[in-house]
Amino acid sequence: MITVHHLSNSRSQRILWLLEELGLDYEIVSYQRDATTSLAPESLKGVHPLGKSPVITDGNRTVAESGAIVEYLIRKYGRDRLMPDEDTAEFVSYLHWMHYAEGSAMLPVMLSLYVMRLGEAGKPLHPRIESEVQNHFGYMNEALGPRDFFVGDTLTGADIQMTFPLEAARSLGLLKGFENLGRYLDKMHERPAYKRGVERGGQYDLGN
Ligand SMILES: N[C@@H](CCC(=O)N[C@@H](CS)C(=O)NCC(=O)O)C(=O)O
Repeated sequence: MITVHHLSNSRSQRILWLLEELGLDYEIVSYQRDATTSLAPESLKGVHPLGKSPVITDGNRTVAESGAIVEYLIRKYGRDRLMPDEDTAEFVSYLHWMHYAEGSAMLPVMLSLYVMRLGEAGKPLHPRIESEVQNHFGYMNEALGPRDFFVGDTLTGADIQMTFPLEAARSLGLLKGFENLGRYLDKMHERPAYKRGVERGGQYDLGN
């Protein structure tokens, strides 16, 4: 049985979505963020030393880090769905977006989140962060264009990875002017499997 250690309002929502797209059985162990610090409870460190979400167990295996979890589940259970053939140009694009989501796109989002909390003290950092937001979100917006998916013409694991940084950015007001990205997010949120994942995971404030 696959178990998802699911932290409220977090990246683990994307794993529930993926499992719903794959039609797999799974169970959820829920964790609540601390109301003041937003941090995960200490008990999550009992599953993996980092104490971050998502983390899954599958039998006696523990997999942490969302990109690794997405790749693991698709390779093990995808039966040729949700990823392109490895000898195609699309596969290279799939790898790019799969790793870009956490490796690059989340950085300006997290910087914005933390620096906003500094108020006036954070002001000197604003120009650099703003230019990185424009650089990265402008890149994503252009690369996506009018298409419905980041790779090819069907959903892949890369979309499941990419949706979280876009959701987090939109919740901070960073998607204004990036119309392709906003339209893309709305379409992802309409997917029945996405909705089922939110139903099973409980309240998800980023899914609007
Ligand atoms: N790059 C990691 C990031 C993991 C991460 O930072 N998760 C957040 C939730 S979105 C978390 O667990 N935060 C709670 C904490 O740091 O205590 C991944 O994609 O799995």
